Amino acid sequence: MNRALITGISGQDGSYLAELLLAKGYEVHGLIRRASTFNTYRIEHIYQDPHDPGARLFLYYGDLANLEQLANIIYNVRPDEVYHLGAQSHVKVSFEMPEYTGDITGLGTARILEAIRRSGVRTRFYQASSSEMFGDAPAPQNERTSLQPRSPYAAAKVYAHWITVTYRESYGIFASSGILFNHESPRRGETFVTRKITRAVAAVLAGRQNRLFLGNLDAKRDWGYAPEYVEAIWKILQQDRADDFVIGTGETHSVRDFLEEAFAYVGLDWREYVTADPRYFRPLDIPVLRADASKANHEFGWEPRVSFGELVRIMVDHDVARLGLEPPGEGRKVLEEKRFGWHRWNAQTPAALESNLEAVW
Ligand code: NAP
Ligand code: F7E
Repeated sequence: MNRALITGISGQDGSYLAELLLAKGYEVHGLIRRASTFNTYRIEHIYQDPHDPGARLFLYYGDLANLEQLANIIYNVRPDEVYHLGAQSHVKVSFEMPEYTGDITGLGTARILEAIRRSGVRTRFYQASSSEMFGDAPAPQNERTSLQPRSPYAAAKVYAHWITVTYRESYGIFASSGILFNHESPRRGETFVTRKITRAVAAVLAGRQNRLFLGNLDAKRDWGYAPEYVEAIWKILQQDRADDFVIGTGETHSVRDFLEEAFAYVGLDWREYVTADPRYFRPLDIPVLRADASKANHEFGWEPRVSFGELVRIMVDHDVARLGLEPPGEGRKVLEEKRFGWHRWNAQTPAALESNLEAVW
């Protein structure tokens, strides 16, 4: 049985990846942070009691700030694959907490790599690199595009990206980076722009909200559907040799396009609800990101199946249903039609059957 360690297992990508790996028969170990409130809601539906002799999911308290602890976990778990997804991942927050972001998002990667090296455990390592690293570089961006970061988050990711290459070339560690463009889902953090919009659409429909405060509506992003991206993450570590891969749809849309698509889907005009608020503008923003993912397509056949319009509908349907309203249903239909085999798996577990709504999204 393959054994994987996931940092950031409680985040959007970590939760989908844990599901994917469990479905593939892996034993999955995850790092979580101690908090005074529950922060494991995204993995509740796959949680297994460690006393259960058949349990294949194990969680450990830890923090990316602590090398010794990371080294102990890696030494004791002895994973075949390490998926390093943990990070302070919010770009706007990184302007407010640049030192912390550098420590966790940047140095956190060095700590994990050093923990692998010191423990002597032979394992494959995945680094969650980001399209933010491209910054101002002209679109479309691919593996050969120059890195021109425009935020403390992006600068930290550039460090993490290059330290991954450095450990690969210095110590022969199988260390690969996925340079992923924005990917979204019903599990996306509530303060990222897509989820902020789809939650607002639902709240307006439910009569709970009549204003949505946003920043730069002109920014263009290459938005894809997160479960497809964790499939790519897994594939990247299954290649014969360690390498770096860009993952994205190749399409770009503005925040304004997202608003238009999301509000119009439920018959609303976004202009009646959206107000600009300077607090959501960044000191620097990236005007346009658009992926050229031809290398991943060529090397392991990855291509997105969920379109921009379908992604918006999946997210709006989820957030509308979450407030107890009947959603239009086109997003749900997309999920039924394009069903990901591993994703169905969780709907068949007893926990999911007890009807945790999040589980089926
Ligand atoms: P996310 O939802 O924000 O999840 C981040 C994870 O990191 C959470 O599990 C979080 O734990 C954990 N974490 C944060 N600080 C930590 C610390 N000090 N010690 C241990 N764990 C810590 O992010 P995501 O969207 O799933 O993204 C996954 C990774 O891909 C991140 O590295 C992100 O920067 C990168 N990335 C994301 C995208 C995207 O569009 N989603 C694109 C490119 C790259 P809590 O749950 O306790 O907060
Ligand atoms: O912003 C604009 C904002 O915060 C997208 C992370 O996963 O993807 C993500 O970073 C755009 C920006 O994502 C609001 O200025 C307007 O231009 O949803 P976001 P991001 O910054 O692109 C990359 C690839 C990552 O690696 C990151 O970890 O939307 N925008 N108004 C707004 N953004 C937010 N958050 N809130 C607003 O009110």
